[in-house]
Amino acid sequence: MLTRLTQLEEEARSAIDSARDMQDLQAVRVRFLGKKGEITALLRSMGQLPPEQRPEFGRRANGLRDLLEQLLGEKEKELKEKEAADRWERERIDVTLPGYPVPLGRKHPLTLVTEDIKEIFTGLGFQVARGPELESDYYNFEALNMPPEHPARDMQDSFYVAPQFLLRTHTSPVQIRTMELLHPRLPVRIIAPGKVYRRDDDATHSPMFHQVEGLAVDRGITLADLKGTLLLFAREMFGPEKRIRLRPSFFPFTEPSAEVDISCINCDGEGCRVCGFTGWLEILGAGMVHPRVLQVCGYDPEDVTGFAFGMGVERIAMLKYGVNDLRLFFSNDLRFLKQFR
Ligand code: 2U9
Repeated sequence: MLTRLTQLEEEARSAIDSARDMQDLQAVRVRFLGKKGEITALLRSMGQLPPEQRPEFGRRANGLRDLLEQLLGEKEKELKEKEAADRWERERIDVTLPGYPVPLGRKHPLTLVTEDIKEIFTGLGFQVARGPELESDYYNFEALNMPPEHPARDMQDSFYVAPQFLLRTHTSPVQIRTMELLHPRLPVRIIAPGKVYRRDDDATHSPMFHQVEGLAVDRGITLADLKGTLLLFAREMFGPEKRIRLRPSFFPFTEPSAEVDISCINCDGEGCRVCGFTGWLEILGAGMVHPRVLQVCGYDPEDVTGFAFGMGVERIAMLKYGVNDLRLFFSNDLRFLKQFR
């Protein structure tokens, strides 16, 4: 039986040696040290030995068991280290590789044009003002010199949500609110960009569209300031050679009022199909703030004057980018939207 112990040691050493993974090693452990393992079996059969040989055999068998435990432990450590190293090789990440491209969205052309407009006017000292899209009759009409019987208040033209409340039909109420807030401070120099709503829907009208309106109020502001400001805007937006002209018009909130044209972006004034052979394209409306409007905001029209203007962002974008159908801005067609940066 002692020779058998020596044999078992040889067998176990070679089995541990040739184990290639933790599974092999566990099988070796079971084979020699398990409940039904070889060494366990040998210890059980110790009774067959003459009593005087038993202590010596017991010592040797236990020694072998301890040795095998130690060898298994060492091998286990070795295998685990190897496994970790293999895994490191296999799953290694090269952090210097370029990343996967993330598809980026783009800004909507109306956002781009609004940003251009804002940049031009903030460069001139205007500040950007905002206000609610759901407005009261007072801010949308009354304060802008459109009394209760004014035709612009017709239900046919506006989206009313209650007798005294509607979706704003222009961003002008923002200027009223800002003047109320700032009064009596001067100067007032603001632009009001945003969504506006009118009951219109065809190839050239959308029930929701975008405006940027501007307002400058101070002592001594004249029509010359308005013309100079708008000429600079036209040149920044459409090119340094552009000219503008003002044609008399009417708005309840400005007096005098004007429609503003730029020299045609296609023919530069020669006359072509784009400008209807006039040489001019209408880009915005403007005027000197009506004294009554200044008055309702607390300013004395004998002391201060102001100019105001308003433009449709869609119209500016159509002219700038040569878009011929307003509905393209709202149909979410990526073939269209991907063309703008
Ligand atoms: C205040 C006083 C005056 C804003 C103005 C226009 C002329 C104008 C149109 C352009 C195309 C509307 O989008 S559009 O259809 N706007 O022609 N807007 S003057 O005048 C104001 C605004 C606020 C307190």
